[in-house]
Amino acid sequence: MSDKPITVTRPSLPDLNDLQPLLEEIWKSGHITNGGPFHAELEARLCEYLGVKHLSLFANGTLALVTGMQALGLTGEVITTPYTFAATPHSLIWNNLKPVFVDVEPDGFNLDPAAIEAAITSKTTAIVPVHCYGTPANMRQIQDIANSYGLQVLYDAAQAFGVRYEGRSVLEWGDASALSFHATKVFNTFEGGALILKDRETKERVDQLKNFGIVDESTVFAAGINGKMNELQAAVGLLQLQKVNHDIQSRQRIYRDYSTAINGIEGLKLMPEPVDTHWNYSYCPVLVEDEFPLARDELYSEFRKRNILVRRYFYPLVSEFSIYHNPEAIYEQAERASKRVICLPIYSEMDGHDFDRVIACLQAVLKDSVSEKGRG
Ligand code: T4K
Repeated sequence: MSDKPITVTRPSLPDLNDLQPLLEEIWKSGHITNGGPFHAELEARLCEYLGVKHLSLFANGTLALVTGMQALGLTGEVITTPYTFAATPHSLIWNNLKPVFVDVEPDGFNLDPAAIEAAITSKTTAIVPVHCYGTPANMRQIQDIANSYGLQVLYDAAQAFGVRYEGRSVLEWGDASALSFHATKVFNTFEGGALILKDRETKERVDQLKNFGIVDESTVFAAGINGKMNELQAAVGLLQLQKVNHDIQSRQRIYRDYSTAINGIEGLKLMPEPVDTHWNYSYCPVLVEDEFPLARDELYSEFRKRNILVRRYFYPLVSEFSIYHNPEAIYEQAERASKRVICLPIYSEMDGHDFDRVIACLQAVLKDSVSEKGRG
């Protein structure tokens, strides 16, 4: 295993020469957190870029989710997906809410509206769908259900930076959406996140909640958390925003190259690009079907042997974690996806050499299986 590792992603970084003057400004002003000028500027620039009106920055996406749930005043049971990252249900637990997991759609990775409706009880107050891999959830049907039953909808849009559906930002849907700007995301501020809100009053409340619930020197209105983004993160974000379109275009090129290389291989299916969507190519999920000579985990090991650090997002399902596990619950489609998906490396600066190594691994595995069959 002499080749250098190829990780599933690699963060896009701002140019150090561009960062230097911004750092000097921060050092000069001494305003390093608690809503400084770069924080204000990044909120404004992101509203423009994303096409939304009210956005509040956070230190990370998880704190945005936790605070979003608090701001919407959720209680009781909340319906969400088992096919997600741990942060989604954990945020519910931090708010003393009960996650009720329901299955995903048969041909996708997002919540199944029929399963949502079947799980509603008198205690349900909200739905927390995830735009998994940045693919828009079934927002129209989810909103219809929410309207019929008087539920709120908070989207976990951690993976959906810049995604537009039918010409509109997915962040316009529901009562609020939470973004992540973690190092592994399409747009990163090293760590970071944001809440997108419907109106100015809710944004102001959220701005207070992420600062301990402080209203003024002598008034604290709720048990808010410390969720603030600092000036360093905001300065990085301003520079990252200048190249995010370029990064997404690079990812698109790589995704389409994967599509050409993989879709001719029997038993492998790259997730199709979502329809009517301006997508962000944040992940590269491939389904390993029965027709492929190796099971998903065998293929995973073959990649790892060659120092290609593919990932199984999302295996195990969060509903399998001991803190959430209900032995009677079955999530047929989510379990199927969890056992079959492998996420291939994709990042804006991925070069042809690394791409070729990924494809060469697949070809080697196929060749070995043919010669084994021949011997058998
Ligand atoms: N909701 C959803 C649906 C999410 O996907 C996430 C985050 C959240 C909520 C919460 O948002 P945040 O609070 O994180 O803002 C990663 C990320 O840590 C996590 O942000 C992300 N989802 C999740 C899907 O993936 P890991 O455990 O896979 O990260 P890690 O450290 O193994 O990184 C993956 C690869 O990336 C590494 O093999 C190498 C590369 N890498 C990573 C980092 C951190 C780098 O090259 N440089 C780096 O600095 O969770």
